[in-house]
Amino acid sequence: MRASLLLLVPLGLTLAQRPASKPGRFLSLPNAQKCASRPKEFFFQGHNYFYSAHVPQLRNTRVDWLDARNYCREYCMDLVSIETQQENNLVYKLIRDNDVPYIWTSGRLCDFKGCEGRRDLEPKSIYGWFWSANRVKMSPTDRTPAGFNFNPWSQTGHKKLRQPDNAEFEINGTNESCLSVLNNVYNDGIAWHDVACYHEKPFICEDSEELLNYIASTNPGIRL
Ligand SMILES: [Ca+2]
Repeated sequence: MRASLLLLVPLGLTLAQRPASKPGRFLSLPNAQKCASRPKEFFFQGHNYFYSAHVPQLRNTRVDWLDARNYCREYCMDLVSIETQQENNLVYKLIRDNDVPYIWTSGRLCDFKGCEGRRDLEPKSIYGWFWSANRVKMSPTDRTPAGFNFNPWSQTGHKKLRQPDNAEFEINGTNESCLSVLNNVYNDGIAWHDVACYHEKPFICEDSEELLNYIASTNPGIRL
């Protein structure tokens, strides 16, 4: 026990010093029991959703983007993907009604291994964004997305530029590769921002058909 604790100490220090690139982390598999009893705060077009701070055991949980995905995934969910204005309205309403400062979504910039050499994703700041929960590509960031009547990306941010602006890169070399909905942080109302993925935030989970189907097929008779 003592030996393993000693081994963990330097690893912990390494993680603390390099928040943006914790090594050796993976996506979590769902837990059948958790999937069957997952929190269901609201329902929209066949999917359940919940806000992390409304679940007693997650009330004070603020985590980086990958950990947030994994909390959701244990429940057969993933971070919320916002493909339509109706769905965006539900997310904004939850944020407004509960005075939520910000949340993680599953929005991600395709700037990792496997995204190289894809001319259809260039320039990345406009064409390189997708919903990681279902791998659906987002509309170009510089125009009104399909299914919306306005552009949900904020018109301002740290550099007073429209989002995404990758502003943190100039500060400490960290890319802003994850999509957070911020509540008036830049006096801009509730709006989408690209944010560095290591920041710790509460999150909204949405049912993952892929994970629900996986648990249903491997647990005959389970009620989800
Ligand atoms: Ca930004």
